[in-house]
Amino acid sequence: MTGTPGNPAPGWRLGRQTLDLSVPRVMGILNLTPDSFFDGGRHDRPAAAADHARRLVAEGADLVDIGAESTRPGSAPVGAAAETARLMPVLERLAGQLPVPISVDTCRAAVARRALETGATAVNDVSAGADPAMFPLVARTGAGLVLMHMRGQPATMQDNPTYHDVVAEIGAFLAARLEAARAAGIAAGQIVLDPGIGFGKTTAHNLAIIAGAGSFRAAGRPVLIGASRKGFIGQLDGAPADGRLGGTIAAVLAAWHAGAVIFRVHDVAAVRQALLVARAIAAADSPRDGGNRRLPPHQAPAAKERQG
Ligand code: HH2
Repeated sequence: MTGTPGNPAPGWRLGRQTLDLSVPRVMGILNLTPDSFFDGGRHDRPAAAADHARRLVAEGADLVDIGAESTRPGSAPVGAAAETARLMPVLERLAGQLPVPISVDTCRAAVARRALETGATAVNDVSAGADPAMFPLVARTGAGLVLMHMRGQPATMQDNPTYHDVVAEIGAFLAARLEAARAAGIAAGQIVLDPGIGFGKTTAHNLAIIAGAGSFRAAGRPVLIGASRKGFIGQLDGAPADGRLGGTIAAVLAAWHAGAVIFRVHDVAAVRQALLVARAIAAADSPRDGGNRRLPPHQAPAAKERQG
């Protein structure tokens, strides 16, 4: 069974490691910010933040994404010094301690450099390389790189975003940034592409992006989707951020069916379980085997446990 319908399932190179993408992967979110839209202020002490990273791993995170500056709509940048000061004490606690890779969610090459020196092995850049020093840094270090689409800047990006064809335009942007990254010496295998749910998009745009998630696979590179608890879920049913887990799971499963393979989420345990069950159903969905297909070995214990 491949992890994703229709996905050629390449790996993702993160320094010396390669993350196998033949199965869907969960990226746990850790925000070290006072103002993130969901977990702002919850992990602003380094020891508590490091504990939360370990909790995300215990829940089944395949990697942990650590950010120190909110990019929610309307947020203001905090500056490299503040970002670095928030990140370093947490990275120092986790370096060499976590059994999964760490990515740093930053647009600043200076911040990314310190994080990569302190144990992170990937850069999650929501500006897709706007800092001219970012691509050379990633090329030099061999780090993983997420290239994300954003229309405008967080402070103003939700002021009436318009597209002629949102999926085609974002696809063209990501393909162009992928080419620019490769021209700067970054190997294709280091790159993952993200259409940027909520970054200069209306609810209708976000829904079209999720439905068309597989179409962002420029040059066959994998697609990451970050829909966790975002505003479009609240737009659909009025729920505040802490009441959007059901919508998050629906978005993850729809995006997985459409061809995305990495999911950036706050709720690792619930999303991991949803993907596990969806994969088991997909594996059983064969008219010829009468429902008798055996689960792959790594799924069997969990499936057995839940029957009892
Ligand atoms: N979304 C957020 C931040 N970083 N990175 C990627 N690659 N994709 C995303 O969709 C994405 C991201 C915003 O969510 P969150 O970190 O929960 O909130 P905040 O920006 O308020 O800290």
